Amino acid sequence: MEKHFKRTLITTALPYANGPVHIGHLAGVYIPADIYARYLRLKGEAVLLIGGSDEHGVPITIQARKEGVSPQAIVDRYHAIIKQSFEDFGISFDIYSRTTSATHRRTASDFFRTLYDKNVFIEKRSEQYYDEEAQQFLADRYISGSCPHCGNERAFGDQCESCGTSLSPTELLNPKSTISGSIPVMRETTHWYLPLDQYDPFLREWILESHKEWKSNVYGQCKSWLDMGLQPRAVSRDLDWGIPVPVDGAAGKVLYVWFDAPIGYISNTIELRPDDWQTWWKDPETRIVHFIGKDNIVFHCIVFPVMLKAEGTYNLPENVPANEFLNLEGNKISTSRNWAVWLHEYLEDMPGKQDVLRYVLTANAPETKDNDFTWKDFQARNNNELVAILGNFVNRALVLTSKYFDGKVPPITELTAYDEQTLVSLAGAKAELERLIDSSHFREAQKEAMNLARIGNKYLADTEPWKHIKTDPRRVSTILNISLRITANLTIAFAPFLPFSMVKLGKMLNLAPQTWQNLGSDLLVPGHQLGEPELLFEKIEDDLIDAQLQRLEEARKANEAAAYRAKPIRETIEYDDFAKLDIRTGIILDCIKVPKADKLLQLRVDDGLEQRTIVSGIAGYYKPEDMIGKQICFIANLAPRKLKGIISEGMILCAEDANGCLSAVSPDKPVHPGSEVK
Ligand code: B3M
Ligand code: ZN
Repeated sequence: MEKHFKRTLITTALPYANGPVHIGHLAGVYIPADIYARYLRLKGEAVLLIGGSDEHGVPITIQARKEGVSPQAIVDRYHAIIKQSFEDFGISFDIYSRTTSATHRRTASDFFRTLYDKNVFIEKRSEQYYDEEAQQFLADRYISGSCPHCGNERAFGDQCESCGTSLSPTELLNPKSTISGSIPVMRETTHWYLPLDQYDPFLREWILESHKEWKSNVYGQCKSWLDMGLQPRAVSRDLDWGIPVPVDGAAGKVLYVWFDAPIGYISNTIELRPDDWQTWWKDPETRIVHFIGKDNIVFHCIVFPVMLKAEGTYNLPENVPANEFLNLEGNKISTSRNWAVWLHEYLEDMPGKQDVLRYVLTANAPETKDNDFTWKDFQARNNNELVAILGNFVNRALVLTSKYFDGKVPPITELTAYDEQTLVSLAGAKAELERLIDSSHFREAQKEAMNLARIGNKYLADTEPWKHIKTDPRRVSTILNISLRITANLTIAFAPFLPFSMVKLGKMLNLAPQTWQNLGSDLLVPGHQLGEPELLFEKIEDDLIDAQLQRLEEARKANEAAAYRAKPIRETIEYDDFAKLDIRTGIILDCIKVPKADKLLQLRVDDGLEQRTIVSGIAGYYKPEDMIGKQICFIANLAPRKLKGIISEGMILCAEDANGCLSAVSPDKPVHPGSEVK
């Protein structure tokens, strides 16, 4: 049964204010949210689009430490940059605030206190790593050591970036504090835990039964979290940056950033609408929709809803249309590696081209799977779609009208079957667009809008008014009337997607702002005087694209150089140490992907004596079928280790470049399997 809502509260993930925002942020969260908000506003619905910066958490303290400034200085800097970028790209926030605001501090603190007073939390003592030199408890990120799964010596206490495994700090071998370099000791501490496990029946009913319509990536991730079994989660931390835990005896403890950040949505609504904010959060006729990236699903579908449920007076989100990730030129976007297209830099290089980026990012939106942004595709979509279809069509419609009819909308005289068919297509666009946008298919929706321009463009090319103007001006009058009718409708269909260009097109048409309800209708009366035609989009030449590719190439080189510098040659060893390693060649007989492990391949290797199984973290770089028959080198006397339940008997040798890309080392001519490498 379709529910009806009086108003919609749209929230967007709060980006961490420890760096500027890039195209991945826009594509995954802010553009889809903005499209949705603009669409609902055009329909005349009550909408709030809520955003803000996430200014707490360990990464910000790490950044501050690196630069030798205060965390506040870091967030002040990036909050301003981020806010400006969103404004520049037309993300139509009703408010963009921040989690260091006084309102937020009070709201989050009160929220914690309410749950505390209701005895929701479990208070638990535990042992945690403590840095005696720096005299502080160490957040997981502040501990580094060797990964117990792949041996990477630079794994962190929360995750090994080499094999992708989530870790807890106590799993690390040879742990070290990244603050002082000293070896941390265990010390007892107290924290408050949100008992997620107690909410399992509620979550199952609410998500698995009542929200089967959620996007399959979101539903699937929730189901797998629930099936794995939920554990209580600590909602406080020993840290000196954050919102103090509002409980006696909790000095030196702050709210966990993931506890306070989602409450930021509430705080920012309060800041914007101090008098009626509760209507937006508590009235059952309000629909709450969270736009986020896939790494935030558990927090928005499980943790935050449990917080809201435990508090008891709030609505739960109606939908959480999370997106997957956007890659850049085949590699993961990375702030630390400067592998990104930064929004503020884009605008310096491509002034006025906000809509081009919006268009391309929506066309490639990672709605169902990770997707790739490439500059060549950016250029092609601009030149072949925005310029050649949309721009070309509206320009011809306007210029021809100005030429033949003094810029006045000519009347329809008589309709051919083709004319009628074209008008039917125009009339059908509204329902289709609604179906797609309402179900969060923004990418398809934009395609549908472009399809309307395509129909118009084809209509003009087929009817060739320039050929008939002398002989049959009455026919040309009809053709241009229909073309202008389509053009006027494009200003509505594209308004959520290309807001800057559609305002411009509206001016060229001398058209008053429209509502969504008018989409499909005849918006221009005959005789209506049009404005001045201008070009809507311009061709992007190769040099502009080459400059962008060049910049990325430089980033790649800089990364490589930095990565090699960061890995100085290890301490000298004796020959005997080396001789302990039994390195052999082998031939891969068979290779399959390890189920449920993105990075792992399972290999069957002929080692000269028999066959052995080796599990290797190279799935991201080799297809299983490409490995079969390959010669490799491996460590033959490494103690067997269990990886994802499979005993791995050895380790394949690989060269790793600065981007973490792996190449298996192989003898340069065929050798008998089992040959020693020395
Ligand atoms: N700042 C994480 C992120 O940017 C986080 C989102 C908070 S939403 C409440 O991935
Ligand atoms: Zn690892």
